[in-house]
Parts: sequence; structure tokens; C-alpha cells
Amino acid sequence: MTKAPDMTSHTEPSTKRRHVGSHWGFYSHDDAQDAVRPFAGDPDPVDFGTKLPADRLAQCRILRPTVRKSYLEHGPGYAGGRRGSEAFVEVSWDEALDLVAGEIRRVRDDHGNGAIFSGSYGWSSAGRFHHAQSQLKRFFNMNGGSVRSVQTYSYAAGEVILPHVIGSLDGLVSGQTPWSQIVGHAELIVMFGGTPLRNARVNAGGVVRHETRQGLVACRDAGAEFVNISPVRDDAGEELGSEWMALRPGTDTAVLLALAHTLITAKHHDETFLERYTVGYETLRDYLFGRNDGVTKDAPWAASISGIEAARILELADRIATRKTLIMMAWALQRADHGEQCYWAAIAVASLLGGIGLPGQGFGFGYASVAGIGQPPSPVRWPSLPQGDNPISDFIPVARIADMLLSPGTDYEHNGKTRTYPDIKLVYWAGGNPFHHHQDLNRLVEAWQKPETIIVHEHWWNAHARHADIVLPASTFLERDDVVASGRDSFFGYSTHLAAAPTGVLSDHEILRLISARLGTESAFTEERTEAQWLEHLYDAARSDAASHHIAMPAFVEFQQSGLIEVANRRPDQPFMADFRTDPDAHPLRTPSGRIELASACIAGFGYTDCPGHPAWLEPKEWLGADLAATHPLHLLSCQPHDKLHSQWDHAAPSRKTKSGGRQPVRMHPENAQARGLSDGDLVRIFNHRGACLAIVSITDAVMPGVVQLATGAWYDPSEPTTPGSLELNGNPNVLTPDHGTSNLTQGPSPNSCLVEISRYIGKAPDVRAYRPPDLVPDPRLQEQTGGARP
Ligand SMILES: Nc1nc2c(c(=O)[nH]1)N[C@H]1C(S)=C(S)[C@@H](COP(=O)(O)OP(=O)(O)OC[C@H]3O[C@@H](n4cnc5c(=O)[nH]c(N)nc54)[C@H](O)[C@@H]3O)O[C@H]1N2
Ligand SMILES: Nc1nc2c(c(=O)[nH]1)N[C@H]1C(S)=C(S)[C@@H](COP(=O)(O)OP(=O)(O)OC[C@H]3O[C@@H](n4cnc5c(=O)[nH]c(N)nc54)[C@H](O)[C@@H]3O)O[C@H]1N2
Ligand SMILES: [Mo]
Repeated sequence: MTKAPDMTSHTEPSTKRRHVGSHWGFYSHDDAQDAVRPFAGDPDPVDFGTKLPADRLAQCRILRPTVRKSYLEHGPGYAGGRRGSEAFVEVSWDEALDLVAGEIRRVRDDHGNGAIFSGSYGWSSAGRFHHAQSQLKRFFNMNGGSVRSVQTYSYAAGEVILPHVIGSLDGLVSGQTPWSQIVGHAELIVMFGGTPLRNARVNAGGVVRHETRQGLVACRDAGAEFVNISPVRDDAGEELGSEWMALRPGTDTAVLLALAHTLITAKHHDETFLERYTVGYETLRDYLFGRNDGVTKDAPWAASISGIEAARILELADRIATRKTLIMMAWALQRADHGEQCYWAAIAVASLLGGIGLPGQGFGFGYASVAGIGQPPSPVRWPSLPQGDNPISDFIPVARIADMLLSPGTDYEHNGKTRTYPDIKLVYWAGGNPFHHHQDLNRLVEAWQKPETIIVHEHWWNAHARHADIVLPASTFLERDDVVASGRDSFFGYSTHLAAAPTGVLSDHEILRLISARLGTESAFTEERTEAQWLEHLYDAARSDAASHHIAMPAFVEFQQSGLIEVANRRPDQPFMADFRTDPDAHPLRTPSGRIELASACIAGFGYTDCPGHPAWLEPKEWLGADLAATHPLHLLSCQPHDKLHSQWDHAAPSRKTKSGGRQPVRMHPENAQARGLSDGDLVRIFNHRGACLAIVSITDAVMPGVVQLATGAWYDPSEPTTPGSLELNGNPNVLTPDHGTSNLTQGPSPNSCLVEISRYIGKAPDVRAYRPPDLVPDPRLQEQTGGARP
């Protein structure tokens, strides 16, 4: 096939080169030099990907199927605290797979498929075929179905409220105004939560060109000014020269409401826009002017809540009214109590300004939350493993996992419906780590004892594996071939294995195939394809989708050889909501009114006191203005880690490098450190009524007084696994964060509403043990077969 004009091949001249696609970039491997280096065409490559192969066979690698000791001895049942604190016995694959298949059959027969939970939330690895969660869901769909989860930990509150307000997830997940329509147009960019570039390093499914820095710098060079509204100064890159407005975490809604109030008072609001494109303005205005509650949401009111002086709020209101302004807001803001409100309030302010749908104006969420926001999206539907249909319709909002396990049969509210938690007997997880992602881990440990059986596929002996009954060792992305692609750029990559998986370690697909064979569903699961044939099949599906848009992609073999292809995007760039702006009758929003809903009759009709029918300031349970702040005066923000993706490869060199004395740094303001007699490098205990962890003080005035920052990602390592709430040794912030829904509407996670206190840790702290395997009882039969050697 001749190279089509709309397709570029990115082969680099070399001897023999293999490529690796990952969530944090595309890398090439030089066999001659045995080194991995970033793709040459990436303007802002992420080097932590180059350091991972060295730690592929670390001591914490899981090399054999294992079963928790008393589970092997006594069979399934309530674990009564033993999950997470027991030794494991190594067993043969046959034994492990028979056990798994038998258990799935037992639970199905005794309780039905509605007693199986396979939500299995998590990022797993980037490849489209080996995506563990997709494999698992396909497997269960072929075997009678299972209970799932909906929404994400990333933006659950946004995901549920935005369809009510603007009719879709555009502007949150994709469809944001592209950089080409911002640069040279926006005069002022107001960034709530900044645009921390560490987060724009990764993207689910992969990223080839990291362009966020370029986009921001180009705006600056074209004359845009930046305001960073955040508790953390370096949420904005120094190169942007932005003004920092430090505010108390969780108070953005108050500031936005005051901006709205000020715009209306100064008659700076765009009445024509409001009239033509929105509904509910009067309801919002009445609220802003305190017609029902007697509280005027003006600048002094917001100042007393947020800590930003009233004069600065007034001045900002004037600036946004007189300059072409784009409002950016990080995803982090809605991972907090009432996280819906700041999103709704941001849309309200953008509506009052009237620039929505025009270049360089309006609003957009998550510009630096992942890579690829603001880049032209893939013109071709990216390939994914077909999952089939789930015969079980039951689901939970993803972050309600502990509630579900602790309170089966209990009713809860979700988006206007009363739902009931199912009674789950069997939990199956592959490619996610709830002991990373969930809040209030001490509560999760308790909830995790309830199911009769927990099965996990993992690479490492992290807390997730340690809390399972049956642990099956899965190969890493460095040990498999895969097709890598994401909806946020226009590349397709062929990822080649760098090494074979250690003997005894299988791919998630292979594990599930072998279980299917035992359940009599193998050919439904595999469709009689080998893994290699699946890759070609998935690629060909994308290729024919491309063909239907008159875009030519090369044949699979050619793609495999070149390693990376780029499909040109022929769609013209346009601002978010441009069509709606041009003609709202021809392009109505998918809201009940077809317009932007500044007040929603639908939400009001649900009658939720924690989410009224218009954007509103509702006090978070924990914030610096709460009563609890008298004893726990520090607000903990648990941001994403710059040196890794979530908990992935926490044991590897890039993550180890960030730690100090093997522990996580907690950033705090000099004032707060001094008041506690703390110096840089001191070992401290961070604590509240939910738990406590250790960390190392890192003093900086980049965080405002009263705020401390501890990145997520350190593997949960309780000092006394059998004692609930014991000191966590490794600096995992989720022993401190609260586990309740953002609101009855969305039931999202709210880790960012969290108060703590910090004090010096006196004495010698126990060593971190997270990266050592648990006690493993070798199976003598296996020792004979393999000589017991680690590969
Ligand atoms: N406090 C606090 N908590 C948070 C957040 C926060 O901001 N603050 N952020 C939340 C957000 S936005 C998210 S998305 C979640 C992320 O939570 P997760 O996505 O669950 O976190 P990961 O560490 O990526 O988990 C992936 C797990 O799968 C394993 N894995 C990787 N590849 C494969 C594979 O191919 N096969 C198998 N079997 N396993 C594999 C990894 O070893 C790892 O243990 O965390 C959430 N938790
Ligand atoms: N390197 C790296 N990048 C990642 C990830 C990773 O693990 N590692 N995870 C990825 C995932 S799954 C996701 S969902 C995204 C998440 O992307 P985000 O949600 O945008 O990321 P965070 O780091 O949690 O928060 C961004 C900033 O918001 C600020 N912030 C927190 N609370 C408030 C508040 O109340 N008000 C204001 N104004 N600012 C606040 C914090 O200072 C923080 O630095 O990141 C992705 N990118
Ligand atoms: Mo996320």
C-alpha cells in the first residue's frame, strides 16, 4: 500500500528498534545500547518512563499464583481481619485456576451473578488489547455478568452535574477549546487549581506529544496574562509569570459567586447572551442577592470564606469583564465536598461574561489534568476490546465501594434515584489499586474483610495484592505486544515487548482464557483468536473506521514495522460550543431547555439539600472554616505524584528518588513548620480521627499557610496490619482522607476536603516494609519443578 497523504509514518532510522507505548509517553528501545529513550518527536518528553525497565524484576514482583494461607486451608468466607495480615502459599497454576473457576461457579450457583463485583476500577496499562479492566469485563460478560461501577475517581462530580447544566461531558473530558483557538485570542487566563504540568505528563491509553507547556507558553508569548487561583503557587509554571491568588481549599465557589455578583452589580453581565443561550438567570441572581436567605454573595462575603481580600476579588471581576477571558479549572476542585458547585459556578461566570463559544473565551476543565487536553482529538475511533453485553444491570457509583461492602441492602441516593447496595460475595480486580485510589483506607480494610472471596491480578506485592485471597501474577506492559492509542491525539503506536515475562507469569488475557476454558466459555471469550490475532483485529477495526471517514491507514504489518503512525485531522479547529453559539436552535444542548442551565428544575426537583437547583456555596464538612479546624488546623491536599502515575512503579527508581530517607515529603509553609518546631527533613506524624501516617517535612512558601500537600501514590503500609487504624509508615494520604460522596446527586469521591494536624515523630520509626514480599510459604512441589530460583 502506498503511503496515504493523511498518514505519517514516524519510523526512526536505526538498526533494530522496538517501541514501548505507555500512559506517560512513547519510547524507543535501542537493542544495541539496551536503553529506552523518549520518542524524538515529543516536545516535552517524560523521562520517568525510561527508568522503569530496570525495576521490572524487583523483589516485590509476584512470580507465582498464591493463596492466602487460611483461605487455602478453610475455603471462602468472612475474613475477620485476616485479609492484609496473613502469609500466602504458592500454588501451581492448575490449582489456582481450578480454585478460581470453582469459586466463580459456586457464587453464581448459590447467589447469582449479581453477587459478583468486577468494577475493577483503575488505570492498568496503556495498551488497548491488554487493558486489564476491559479483559475482565469481557470475561464476566461471557459468564453471566457482574455488578460494575460507573463514573470515575477523576471527575465523578463533574461527570454527573455537567449533563444537567450543559447537556454533555464536552469541556470536561474532551472537546475543550483547542490551543489553536486560544493562542492570540485569550487576553486573560484565569486558572482555578493552576495548570500543574506534572499532571499533563500522563494520559490514559498513551500520549505521543506532550503539548500542554507549549500551548500555555504560546498564549503567554501572544500576550495573555495568567491568574493562578490556588492554595499552591507552583500549580502555575514560573514561565507564565502568573499572578497568584491564594485561597483556602474548597472555597472557589464562594469566589466565583462573588465574581458573578460583582459583574451583575457593575452591569458588566452580557444580557443578550444570558437571554439567548441560558435559562435560570433570575433564580441565580436572586440567590446572589440574598433574596431568599438574606445573604448577599458579594466580595466581602467571599473574602471572609476564601481568605482572598475583597479588593482583589473586585479587581479580578473588573479584569475579567474588560478582557477576553478564558476560565480554566482543574479536575481536582470537584474531588471535594460539594465538588459540583464550583463547576456550575464557573459556567455561570463564563455565561455572565458572554464569551462562551468564541475563541479564547468561555470555560474548560482539566487543561493540565492530563496530557492532550486542547490537542486536536483523534479523527479515528480508537480501538478497544469489545466487551459484549453485561446481563447484570446493577452498578454502584465507583467511589461507594466501601459503603457497598459494609452496608449491603442499604438504600442510597444517586442522580435523582434511590438505589440499593447489592450483597457482594466475590470481588475480582485486575489493573486497579483500591488501596491507592480509595479514601479512608482504614475503613476500606474493614470493608475488605466482608466478601467471601477476593481475587486479584497484580504485578507487585502491593497492599492490593496483600489484601486478596487468590493472587495471580500478571505480565507488565514491558512484556507484551500491544496497540497503543488514545482519543486525545492522533497517533497509533505498536508497543513491542522488551523482555519475556518471568516464567510462571501470564498476561491478564491468558489467565482469563484459562479460567474460561474451565467454565466452558473459552471460544466465546477468545473468539478463537490468539493474542497476536486480536491486535491485528483491533487495529483493523480502527482502520475500517478510518476508511469510512476517507482516511487511509496502512496495513497492520506495515504499522507493526513502522511502530508509530499519525493520522492527520481534517476537521477544522473550533472553540468549544461554537456551533451552539452560532445557532442555538439548530444546535441545542442536550439539557431539558436546550440551553445552558444556570438553574436546573430537574436538579431542584430531586430535593437534595446538598445540591440545590442552582450553583450555591455549601460549607464542606472539612475546611479551614470548620469547627474541626480548632484541633486539626491544616488542610491536606493530596495531589497527583509528579514522579509516577498513581501507585504504579512506586518501588522503582524515579519514585524512590523523590522520597527522603525512604519516605514521602509533605510540603508545608514556614509559618506552620515554625509553630510546631519543625525543620526541613524532620520525620512527622500526620493525623486526624481517621488515621495517621509518617512523612518528611519539606518547608516551602509555595503552599499557603494552613495548607499541606502530600502526593498520592505511596504503597499503603500499616505498621500493625492486624490493628485497624495503626500508623501508616509510607506516607499514603488516603489513611487521612474522608470517604463520603460529594453529594447525593453525584456520589463522587471527596479526598480534597480533609483536615489534619502534624507533629514531630519522636523515637525511631519502624522501617517501610511496603516493597518486600509478604511471608510466602513455598509449595514444595513447585520448588522441585523450578528449583525455586527467581528468574
Ligand atoms: N487522596 C486522593 N486519592 C486519589 C486521588 C486524589 O487526587 N487524592 N486521585 C484519584 C484518581 S483521579 C484516580 S484515577 C485513582 C487512580 O487509582 P488507580 O487507577 O487504581 O491507581 P493505579 O496505581 O494506576 O492502579 C493500577 C494498578 O494496576 C496494576 N497494573 C498496571 N498494569 C496492569 C496490568 O496490565 N495488569 C494488571 N493485572 N495490573 C496492572 C498496577 O500495578 C497498580 O497496582 O486514584 C484516586 N485516588
Ligand atoms: N504525573 C502524574 N500525572 C497525573 C496523574 C498521576 O498520578 N501522576 N494522575 C492522572 C489522573 S488519573 C488524573 S484524574 C489527573 C488529576 O488532575 P487534577 O485533578 O488536576 O490534579 P491534582 O494534582 O489532584 O490537583 C491539581 C491542583 O489543584 C489544586 N487544588 C486542590 N484543591 C483545590 C481547591 O479547592 N481550589 C483550588 N483552586 N485549587 C485546588 C492543588 O493545589 C493541585 O496541585 O491527573 C493525571 N495526571
Ligand atoms: Mo483520575
